[in-house]
Formats: sequence, structure tokens, C-alpha cells
Amino acid sequence: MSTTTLENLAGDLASGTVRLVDLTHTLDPDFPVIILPPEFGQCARFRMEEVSAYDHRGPAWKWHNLTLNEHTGTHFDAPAHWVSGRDLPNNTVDEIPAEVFIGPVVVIDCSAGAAADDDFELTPAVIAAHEAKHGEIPPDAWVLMRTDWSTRRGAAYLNMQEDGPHSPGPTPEAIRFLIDQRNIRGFGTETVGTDAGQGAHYTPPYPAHFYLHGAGKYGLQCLCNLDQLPPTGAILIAPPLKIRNGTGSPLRVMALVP
Ligand code: 23J
Ligand code: MN
Repeated sequence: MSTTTLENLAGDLASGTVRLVDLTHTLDPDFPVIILPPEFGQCARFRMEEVSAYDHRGPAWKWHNLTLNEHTGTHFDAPAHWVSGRDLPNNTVDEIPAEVFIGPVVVIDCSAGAAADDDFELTPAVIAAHEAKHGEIPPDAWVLMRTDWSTRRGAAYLNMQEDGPHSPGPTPEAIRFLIDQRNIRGFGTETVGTDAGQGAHYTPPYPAHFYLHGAGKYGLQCLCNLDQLPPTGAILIAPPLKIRNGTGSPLRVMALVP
């Protein structure tokens, strides 16, 4: 019975049998945002302006005005973010059913590959190796690509070179497999995008964005602490802000871990 399940969960959380892992970076003006080729519009950094701080502007209160792009820091991507998802129903963060925001999560460990190669690719073969060890990815799961990229600081995070950014990500074939063969709910990364730094050079460009959002799937980016998650068995909690017509949103992402 569901009451019993929730009573057990409350007890397991209180006793530490179930742990809560925070997968969120601190929203900070210095946290890197994606830099697109110069011909495109650019993402604004997070900014925080003091309105009052227990002073003449407000003697008993402190508060701030915030300025930010929807795709700043640890954030959620809705299908409306990409042209392939522009005409889907319920494609913005305010209209996505809330059930999407909590569910099972599978973590594919690409940390060794990403340590050896900044352009490491999640391929169908990497997924097959994961499944051979940990079992088939169940339908309607969040799938996260662990790279330990979140431990990088400053310029090493975007890793911008003369030919653009270099960071790991999925191939078009891997994303198609996760959608067509596993019917995942969404895909998340530790990097600034669900696509590789060099994702513009695939066919189609930015295949994770193009295929996921075209199929009504969701994205999570700039995650951290994926090394604290098991390959299977955790529950992800990721509700974006309810922004009217929003294509994405910064959010707090957490996981319940047995
Ligand atoms: C706009 C254009 C390209 C990309 C992105 C945004 C993201 O990665 C994002 O934050 O969704 S690749
Ligand atoms: Mn995004």
C-alpha cells in the first residue's frame, strides 16, 4: 500500500538508509555558460542585484533581483528548446506533466574515457558494455552520462580551443538507440550541454538536442556528484521552475540513493 511505502521512505531517509545526493552546482556569476559561434545570440550569465539589505531601501529585509538565461548553471531542457520539438504538445516547462520530474535514473560511467579524451563519445558500444554489466536500461528512465567533468574549474570547463569547445558527449547513434530501443525519459550530462563540445559537427548538428527534443524527451546539463550515484536503483528528482512558455530552467536536482 502506498502509505506504507511512504512511511518506509520517511523512516529510511531519517535513518540514512536512503540518502539524498545533491546533483546541483551553486548558481554563481562565475559559473561558465555556453558560448556559441559568434554569429548566434549568446547566453547571459547569472547576475544578482541587491534590492535592499536591512538598510534605508528596506530596513528589515534583504532581497535580490536576478538576471539569467533559462539555460544557466544546472538546468533542465524542455522540448520547445529545439526546433525539432517546437510543435509538440506540452513542450514548455510550465506544461510538462509533473510526473516527469521524479523517476528512476541510470548512470553510465564514462569517467575513465573522459579522463583520457576530452572528446570522448558515448556510443552504442559504450551503452552495450554498461548494459552487459548492469542490465538493460528500463523504459521511461532518466539516463545520465557520468564523466566527472563537473570537477573542472574555470576555463577547463568549457575547454575552448581555436576550433571551439571540447567536452565529451553522445553520438547521434547513441541518442537514437536510447530513444528508439530504450524509450528513455531524458538524458543528462555534467557538461554545459547534452551534446559534446564539438556537437555542431555531427549530422544532424547537436544530435542530442535535435533527437531528444524532437521525440518529446528532456535534458539536464551541468550536473555534479554523479560519482555518488549507483548505476541503477536511484530515483531522480528534477522539477524545473514553472516559467510560462519557458524552454528550460535552472533547478535543484537531487537523487534518492539506496
Ligand atoms: C543553445 C544552442 C546550442 C546549445 C545549447 C543552447 C545548450 O547546450 C543548452 O543549454 O541547451 S548546445
Ligand atoms: Mn540547456
